[in-house]
Amino acid sequence: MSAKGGPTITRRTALGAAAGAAAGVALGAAGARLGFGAAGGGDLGSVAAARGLTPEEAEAALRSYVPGGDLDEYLIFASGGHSGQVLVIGVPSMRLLKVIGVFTPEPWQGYGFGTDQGNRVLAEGSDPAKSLPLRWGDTHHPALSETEGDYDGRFLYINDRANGRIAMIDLRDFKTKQILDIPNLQTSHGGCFVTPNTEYVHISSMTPCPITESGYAPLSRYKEDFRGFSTWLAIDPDTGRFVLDKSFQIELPPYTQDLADAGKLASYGFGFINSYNTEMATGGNFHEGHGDPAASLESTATKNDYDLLHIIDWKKAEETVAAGGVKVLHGMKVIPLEVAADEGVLHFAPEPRNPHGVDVNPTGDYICVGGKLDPNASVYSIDKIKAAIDAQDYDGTDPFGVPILRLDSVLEAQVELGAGPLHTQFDDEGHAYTSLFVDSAIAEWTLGPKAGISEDQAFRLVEKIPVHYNIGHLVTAHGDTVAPHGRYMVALNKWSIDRFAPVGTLHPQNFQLIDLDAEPLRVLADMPIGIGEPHYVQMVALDRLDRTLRVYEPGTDPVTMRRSPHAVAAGEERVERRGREVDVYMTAMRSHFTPDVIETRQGDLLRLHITNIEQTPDATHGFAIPAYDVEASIDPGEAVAIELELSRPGSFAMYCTEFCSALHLEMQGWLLVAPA
Ligand code: CUK
Ligand code: CUA
Repeated sequence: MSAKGGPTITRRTALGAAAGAAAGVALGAAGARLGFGAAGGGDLGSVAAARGLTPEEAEAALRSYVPGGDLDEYLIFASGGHSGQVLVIGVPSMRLLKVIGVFTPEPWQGYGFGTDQGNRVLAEGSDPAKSLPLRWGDTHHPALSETEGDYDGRFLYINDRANGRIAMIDLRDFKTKQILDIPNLQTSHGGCFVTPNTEYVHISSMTPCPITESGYAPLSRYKEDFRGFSTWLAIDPDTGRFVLDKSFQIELPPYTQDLADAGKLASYGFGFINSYNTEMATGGNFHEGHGDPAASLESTATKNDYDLLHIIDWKKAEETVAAGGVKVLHGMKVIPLEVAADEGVLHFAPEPRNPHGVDVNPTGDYICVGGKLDPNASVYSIDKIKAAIDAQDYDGTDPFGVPILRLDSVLEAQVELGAGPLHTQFDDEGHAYTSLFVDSAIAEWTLGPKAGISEDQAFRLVEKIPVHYNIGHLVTAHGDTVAPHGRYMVALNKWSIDRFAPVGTLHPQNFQLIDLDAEPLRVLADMPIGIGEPHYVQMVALDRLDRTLRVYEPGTDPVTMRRSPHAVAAGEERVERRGREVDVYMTAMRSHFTPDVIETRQGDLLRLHITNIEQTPDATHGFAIPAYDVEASIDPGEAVAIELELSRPGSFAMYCTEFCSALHLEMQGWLLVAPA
């Protein structure tokens, strides 16, 4: 493969190219060419030899090394799996830069430990029927906001697999601003994407749930009472927040709706969701006489040869909503299943049974479905889909009356890739890359003429690269957009087995960085992930994140990004008492809180309004009152509010938790709660 232009040609790229197009080149010679003589920092060849590295390994290290003080070219935003958080990782250095608190309280960021800001976001996003606030989530599929089909660096959305929830992270400060617990969704999985202009963020249910009043229905009524939902959440273009009253859902049959992707360019206006368990299997409680022991959910859900690719015309759905073709279910506008079928909002196409990823190529012409149990990628053509819809070229309907397009009419190609094809990503040359879970490999293959590949080269396997071990997702730079960069690919491997120093019986996952400019493709680096199990990630050029703040405007509430009503300026510090209510207006500045002694009585209601009045980047102060489980992180310019019912008397130390200065340890104080 030829070298591809990334967003910027960096010093490292030039170094990588010079260090050896031929991997076998002796590094001693390369070192000499680069001007690293013995006097200038040692001979590279002898360093490699002393460390026992082959020339290929040493070259791989040079290709991914980012010197301290230099910046990575790309960031990847990785779901943190059961940690409930989002991981931010630099590429190509594969260094972890941040763990963003999302669905799980995070003490370093003061997220969910006493400040109004974090508590509010977590509580508003928690189903009140569950214990409040929920303490974990299972982050799965991040989706960066887009303008004209490319990442615009503004917002990041991510769903919670465990619950039907979605979060919005503002990329000005990399903080979670909103969590929405979506009506009619009990769970979600891979159905999270943005439309090309962030008109909507889509999230679908995974396991269908009862739409009965009580939320209960016996499994014998699965077909009648259980439903899935495709949710289209309208986005406020300025704040990135979800706007529920402009959002809608489409009712779906009780299949398991799984991965999904947005149409783009040629397929703009469509969304695609694949499914499994169109058999509507529910398993059985064999020990109590329900069901047939031979009919477990696993075996029944894999019985049919085909499941159903859901093809959603969201422009038609908008028209249907505007024309009043909706019912309201738990506060959400819902297009009923019959209406979706009648109005042409929803069509199905057969897909080989129990597929996995569905991914739309950069031109929007090809919809690629990973076979999982089938060794093929099945490629559907949007032109053929549109023609089949217009011609009503149906192969009957499903049991709910939704028309099924004839497979032969909409399928463009099937490409045999290997065992366990899951997810597909794309580069800028018409190539697709599909993860092979069972083979522990990535298949590189060509798309067709609409992606610029000649007829005689179309839909062919090009090469396979082994990865370790059992890859799930993979990502290329801007790989979900209309303009992928190529350059780098990261494999998200589920197993690591023997690749790292043993750390007990629970092993980390392994991210592997792959050089897409190398021929054949090669792995440059491993990165163990020891915090939950990431599913999907997206990779964006660092230069797209040009709105990122270094400090806040003085007195900013990070949830609203406006001046906080709690903001306190230097010189305005004070204590106000009205009966049992005590308001303390406090500032934090190296290396003191003003005031630093708070005198109260048991039974008082204490409200702390604290502003970090620094404007120096990185001059964050923490604020902890361990006796009351309070921990705030107050970044430069940030204002927070903390409200405490002082039920426990005592003289309690409070302190700054972030090492901020030589007198950091002196940045402490007292909360005195006199017994009633
Ligand atoms: S899914 Cu395919 S490996 Cu939960 Cu995106 Cu993870
Ligand atoms: Cu402020 Cu430590």
